[in-house]
Amino acid sequence: MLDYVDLEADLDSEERMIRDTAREFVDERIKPEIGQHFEDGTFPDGLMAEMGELGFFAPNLEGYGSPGVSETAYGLLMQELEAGDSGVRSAASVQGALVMYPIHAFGSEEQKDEWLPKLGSGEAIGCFGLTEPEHGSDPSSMETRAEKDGDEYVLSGSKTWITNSPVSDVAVVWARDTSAEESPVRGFLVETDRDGVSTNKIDDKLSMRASITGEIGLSNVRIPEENVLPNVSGMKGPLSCLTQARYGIAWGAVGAARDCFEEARDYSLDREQFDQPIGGFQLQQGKLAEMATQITTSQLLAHRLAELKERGDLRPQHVSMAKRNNVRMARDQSRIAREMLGGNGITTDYSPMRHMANMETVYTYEGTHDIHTLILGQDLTGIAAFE
Ligand code: TGC
Ligand code: FAD
Repeated sequence: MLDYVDLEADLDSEERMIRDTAREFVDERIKPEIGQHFEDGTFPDGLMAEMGELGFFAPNLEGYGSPGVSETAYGLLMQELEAGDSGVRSAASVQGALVMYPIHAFGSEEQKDEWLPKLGSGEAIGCFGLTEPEHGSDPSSMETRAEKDGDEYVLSGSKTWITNSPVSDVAVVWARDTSAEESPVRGFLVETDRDGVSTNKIDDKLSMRASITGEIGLSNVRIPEENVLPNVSGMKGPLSCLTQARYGIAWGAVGAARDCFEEARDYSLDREQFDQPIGGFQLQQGKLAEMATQITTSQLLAHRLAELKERGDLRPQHVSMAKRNNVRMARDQSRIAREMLGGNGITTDYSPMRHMANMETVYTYEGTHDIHTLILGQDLTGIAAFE
């Protein structure tokens, strides 16, 4: 497996163990059937419970059943899962970084006790509702409202492009609380079996096909006041969750690119044209050299992010740089790998075109490439160019 500058040497035994467990799971459980799931537009049955059992959901959190592993271990886990498929990493990212994290960081003791153990084990599935039909890159313009009525809130609005909403037990919904001055954004835990909740599936995707995506319709949904996340108010609530998930994506994209590289290298040694392996031709070697270099530099950035996160020095803008760079790298390199596989490269028998299609989503969600460019632009100049 490509590790050109021997990053393995710096891993501790727990980090190696978590990486190896995830790698074995991907080899045995994901790789044999993911091409078919991608073709069928399905997510493997029972996979959330299996991943929960293996401890793949937010193991970097501490307490309530989570072991608090290192940020490197968590990153390696995301890297291995995305080497299988971005949809599998997405399922773990959403459950861990976008549902368990906000409950852990901003929830009441009762909310933590109720939800964290069963989300961690995969007994319950969660989703994160921020994006709306008319508000994607600019979520602070959201229209979803929560109106106080006695000791309840009444939610109305709609969210779209929500990973796992059709199979979720609970949604973390971000909405404007109209009962408070200036209607701040608050987080609400909405059980999906409540009256007025609908979670239609989005079926016509050409990317991330082995991942379930849907809407969340909220039509005067009543929830008790205890379901509000008490310890955060304002856009920093959802945006802090995005920083956690983007961190995982920066690692995950490297896994997808690495899998494309391995597939292309193997193919180039096996496939013969003009009486020799195509890997013997300089043009193909040039492509492999460039892929290996790009993957290695992205790996280094991911490892550096882990060090900064571990010691509390990671800024959201660092994460934006890594998400932006590493996903663009995976998007570009998956295409080169696809090219090296010739006609076979356009089938689901090989992974590069599936990864390449998935990367169109990963390039777009959790802040588009353009939005991360603007976040960096703002950090470098002090001038926000969003509007
Ligand atoms: P802004 O005024 O800049 O900030 C508001 C407050 O939030 C703080 N903050 C952050 N905190 C933590 N992490 C971050 N990344 C943060 N960014 C900002 C900020 O310091 C401020 O705090 P305070 O205390 O002063 O109130 O907020 P804005 O509304 O103007 O945001 C601007 C912008 C464009 C950067 C933001 O809206 C943005 O990132 N847009 C992109 C939207 C996005 O990424 N959506 C993702 C939806 S979820 C998803 O895609 C899941 S896919 C999951 C999967 O399947 O894997
Ligand atoms: P828009 O914001 O409409 O952007 C369209 C284009 O305009 C993009 O190229 C963008 O870069 C560009 N643009 C926008 N603003 C600017 C600007 N100021 N300057 C320059 N260019 C700009 N969301 C959730 O809340 N939860 C989820 O679980 C979730 N899962 C997803 C799963 C999938 C498969 C997909 C595809 C999306 C998911 N999303 C989720 C939504 C995702 O976060 C949004 O699609 C993303 O934030 C972009 O929003 P948009 O699609 O509305 O595009």
